[in-house]
Amino acid sequence: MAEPIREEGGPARESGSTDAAQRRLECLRALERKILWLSTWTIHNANHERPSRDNLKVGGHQASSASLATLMTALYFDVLRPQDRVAVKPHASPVFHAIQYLLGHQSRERLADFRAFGGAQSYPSRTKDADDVDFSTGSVGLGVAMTTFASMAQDYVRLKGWATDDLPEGRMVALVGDAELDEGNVYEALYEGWKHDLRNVWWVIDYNRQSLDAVVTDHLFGQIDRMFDNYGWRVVTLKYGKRQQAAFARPGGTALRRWIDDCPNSLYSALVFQGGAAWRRQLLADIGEEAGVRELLDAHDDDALAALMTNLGGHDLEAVLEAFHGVTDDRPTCFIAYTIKGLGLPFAGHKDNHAGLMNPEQMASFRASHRIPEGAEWEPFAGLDTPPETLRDFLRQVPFAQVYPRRYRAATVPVPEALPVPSGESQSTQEGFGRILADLARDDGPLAAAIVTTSPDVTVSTNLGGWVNRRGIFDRRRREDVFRAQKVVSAQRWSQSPEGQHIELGIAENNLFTLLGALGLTHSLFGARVLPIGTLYDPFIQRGLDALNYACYQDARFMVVATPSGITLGPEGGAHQSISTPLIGMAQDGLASFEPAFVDELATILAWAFDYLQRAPDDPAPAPAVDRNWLRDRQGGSVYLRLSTRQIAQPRRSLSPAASDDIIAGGYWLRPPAAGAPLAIVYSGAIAPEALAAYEAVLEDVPEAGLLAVTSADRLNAGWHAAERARQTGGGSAGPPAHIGRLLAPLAPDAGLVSVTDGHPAALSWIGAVRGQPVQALGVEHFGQSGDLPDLYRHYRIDAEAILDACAAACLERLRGGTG
Ligand SMILES: Cc1ncc(C[n+]2csc(CCOP(=O)(O)OP(=O)(O)O)c2C)c(N)n1
Ligand SMILES: [Mg+2]
Repeated sequence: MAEPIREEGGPARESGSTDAAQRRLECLRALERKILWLSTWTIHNANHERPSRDNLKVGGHQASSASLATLMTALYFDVLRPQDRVAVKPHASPVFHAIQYLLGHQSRERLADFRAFGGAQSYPSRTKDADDVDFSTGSVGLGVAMTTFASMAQDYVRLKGWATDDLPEGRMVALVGDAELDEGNVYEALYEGWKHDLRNVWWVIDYNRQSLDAVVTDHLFGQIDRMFDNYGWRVVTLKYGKRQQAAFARPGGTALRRWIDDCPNSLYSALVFQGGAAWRRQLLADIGEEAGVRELLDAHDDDALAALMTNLGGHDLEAVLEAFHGVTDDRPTCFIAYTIKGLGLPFAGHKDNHAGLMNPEQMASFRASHRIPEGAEWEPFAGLDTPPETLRDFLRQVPFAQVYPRRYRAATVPVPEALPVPSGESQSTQEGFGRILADLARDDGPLAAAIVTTSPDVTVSTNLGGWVNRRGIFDRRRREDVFRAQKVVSAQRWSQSPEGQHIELGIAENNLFTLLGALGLTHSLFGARVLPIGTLYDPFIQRGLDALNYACYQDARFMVVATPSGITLGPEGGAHQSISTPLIGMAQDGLASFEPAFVDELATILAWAFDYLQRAPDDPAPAPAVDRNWLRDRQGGSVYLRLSTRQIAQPRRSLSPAASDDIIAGGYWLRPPAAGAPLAIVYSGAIAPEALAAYEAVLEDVPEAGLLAVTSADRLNAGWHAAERARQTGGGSAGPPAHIGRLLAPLAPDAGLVSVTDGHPAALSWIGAVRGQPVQALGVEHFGQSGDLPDLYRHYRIDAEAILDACAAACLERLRGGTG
């Protein structure tokens, strides 16, 4: 616990000297007590009072919750304002739900169903909880970083003048478990935030010096302190409670304080667990001979001594309120709040308490100490000294709860039916994407105004240069492009201003996806709609995958454009080649994935995507038994485009509405088969020329053959699953066939399929299961090498020759009537 106390910030708002302030404090203390009871009981009820049907432990984190009871009481019932947004440490979910319950925003039923189907969620969830969670948490570190990017998103929409009227600037607050600071993404966010002159962010660190497994390293606070200081944050350390501060002023107090500062975290935790007698023994042995110490200890019985020694800053309401109210400006601030994991519970301080649950006997004595009669467990004011009417009045006036719910709706941005297709006989999808955006950049319409792009240092190499040249870089301050001012010739014009529409990030894909998550929620958080597009190299999706998943889990709306991809990036080699991303695209919930081959397909998908991003869940009820909306076409979602730098010959055609629909549904016949055809080639993406060449060659032997273009394996697959599910639940005949079923219908029932893609073959091989057809699946299964495309395609067997070999095998197999 060693370190010099260092508190900054202005004077306390209320000194506690007035009657009103005292009454306020009394109410807050009562609520703090009630929060501890309710959160503990919620978990106990889920584990001990609800019948179990599966013998699984339900779980919950009583100790982690107790650790934050005081800090969250102070924040939610006093400090926060409706415009503030909070990411609550995942394991304090029961505390959050208890607070919302007392504010009338959470039902008793959902609390009783904590961790059960339809009940309050284990970890606060924007999409699954009913009580207005601002930011989901669960995967530690991500909620913390989210506050940084939400603040940047808030600046973006406010500086454009788009935020909901009457909504003042809010603080983005993270309640951070100290072990969350082990997660690298936190530092990536810290660094990026510093570059962007971050403001309006508070990180409140629940410094209980325990993680899941263990007690954290001593002197960590010093690192935390220095690091935040380095990034320009204010650091407010809340180490000692008021009772401790008073004791330090008495004879023997200086020695006591020094002892506390020098005490290793593990010993402090162990003594917390053991209680008053153990504290006394240890203190007498260590500093009992120093002047005044024995008298100081004698003035406390064991209980009072334990209370004194556990009176850390983060558990002292007055100290906490003073610290929070002491910060009145927008400088990012880190509060290091010393706490005790499980304070007030029998396993307080025990290093194994993370998932510890009170047993029924312990609960009985805890219940007695809170004076909760049997049957009154959920009563909001049972067992409190403050009269219920006083508390009801207090709760009615809580500033944070004056607006509810705090979710906004933003008007949708009109999207044209189609976007112009850039001309050119030979193009890559990446180039096409850049040109479509550069065209949009010349447009004065609302669509172009709503787009905001971002990229982790690959803006130019993913072809966003044309867009950025016209639309500029976003920055709170106006900065000219120095190279331009110096008349140095450059293709990039990068002036920065609040009007800019591109947010340039450093190379950290976690930050990209967290920012996309924040920008993708501005319609709900700030009442302003933006259409975020993030670009990166396809393989590096995996670097930020958890953050991508996190953004999707919150139902943020954004577009990810990933390019280049596959082994088709040739000489760049194995380290940059992506194999598994098509499967990520298929399996990631909330993300519709596409891999177009041609630029007209891309334009079609983009026009659809701008609209899809804006659709709202019109049916918040649980999914019906027969879910016909598996493609999420009603409620919308985010979009992932896997693109390529390979220039390929473009078809001369203009797409009919039906053809466009097929592209969005996931596939179409580039060359339709004859009825009863015995063979089809199925391809996706940039190896279209190889598929086409093989198709043309195969026609000599199999003139009925067809060539199926898959623009979205994800949507084809999801549509198939949905149709199957409808059949299963609808008595075998419900619902129309899936799009893939309709596409395959002209083929002979036992026709052979050859699938090929520059990615893992499993992305397409499932198509054989739709009608029980044999498949020869080509794709990439091993790390790539450098090379040109002929060499690479030959080596990995996705060239025309390999496709022909596979066609021959398919035909042979069919003749034999067997399977592979
Ligand atoms: C990314 C991730 N890894 C692992 C976990 C499992 N886990 C949950 S809580 C926790 C440690 C939490 O310690 P701390 O943040 O200090 O919170 P405390 O419970 O002490 O308040 C771990 C490792 C997780 N939720 N997310
Ligand atoms: Mg901890």
